[in-house]
Amino acid sequence: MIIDDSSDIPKDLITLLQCSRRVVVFTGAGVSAESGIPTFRDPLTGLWKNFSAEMLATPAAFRRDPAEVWGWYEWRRKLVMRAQPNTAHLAIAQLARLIPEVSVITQNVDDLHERAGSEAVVHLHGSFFSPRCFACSRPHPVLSPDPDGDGDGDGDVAGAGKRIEPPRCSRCNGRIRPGVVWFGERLDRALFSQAKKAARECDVLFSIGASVEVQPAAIIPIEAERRGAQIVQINPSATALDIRSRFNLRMPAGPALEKLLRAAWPDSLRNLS
Ligand code: BV8
Ligand code: ZN
Repeated sequence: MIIDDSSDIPKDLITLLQCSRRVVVFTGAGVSAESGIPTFRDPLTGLWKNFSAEMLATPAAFRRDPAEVWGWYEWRRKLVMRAQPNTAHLAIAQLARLIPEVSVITQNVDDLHERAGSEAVVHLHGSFFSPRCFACSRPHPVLSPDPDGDGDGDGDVAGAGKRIEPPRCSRCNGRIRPGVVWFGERLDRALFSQAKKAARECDVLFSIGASVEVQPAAIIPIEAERRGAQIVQINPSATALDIRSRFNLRMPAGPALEKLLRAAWPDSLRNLS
């Protein structure tokens, strides 16, 4: 069933949510779009305008030009540090106060779910905030205290971007790489198993802002549906998950989740802004 901003939330969806005990919230880049974070579908800008994300998010790209790739990740990390969690992130955190068991499983590498209050978020594709040595995997301390703490006064969030030489490992002098899973790299086995287990045991799985095109993460909603969970998809565009979704909210994540919470738990919206 397709639901859009002009339709009411159907009674059976309200009942499904109110009676759910175990819910998985599976998110993709679309859940951060309303925070101003470009999705993987959005074309790259500035220095990287002739690349696709898939071309830069690889070990080969980092080997070919470490400063170009590190500069892209630093630009993206600063964008996230300047951004705020949006209504969707806040509503997802609120769900955990309304439903006995909620697991957030994200493909995103930002920390906006955590900053909105979600706990124990499973990051299938890693994080901007856990860089490590490309040679020996030693974790590297991250953070400048603020987005511009690296003192380069880099106010560039327009996306012109620049090459930045990655720092070096204090143990082996190898280059530091972003703590993300690149294309061609294996996902963390334990995290992926944890995500599959949660999907197999849930009553309801929300797929929010995910194009469900990147493997093997895209099997998570499939695993849930195969084991009998009801799928609720929130995405302004159609995806391959449409046919397996009992409810398709063809809307941006923020307005959709606000509408859902208002319908199922009317007084739960106080702290969504
Ligand atoms: C691997 C971190 C092998 C980096 C990312 C079959 C099986 C296994 C692998 C493959 C396979 N087929 C192909 C592969 C290879 C590849 C792959 O899937 N390629 C794709 C392009 C076909 N997979 C891999 O390489 C994986 N590794 O398989 O290794 C292996 C095995 C054993 C041993 C060694 C090796 C690794 C994949 C992980 C890659 N890293 N991220 C970084 O962030 O820089 S993936 C990256 O792209 C994101 O994390 C995200 O997961 C993905 C993009 O997907 P989305 O999140 O959905 O974002 P997208 O932009 O696509 O869509 C946004 C959606 O939001 C849209 O639908 C839009 O409509 C919607 N939207 C927009 N606005 C809103 C909204 N929704 C709601 N509200 C809004 N306001
Ligand atoms: Zn090292």
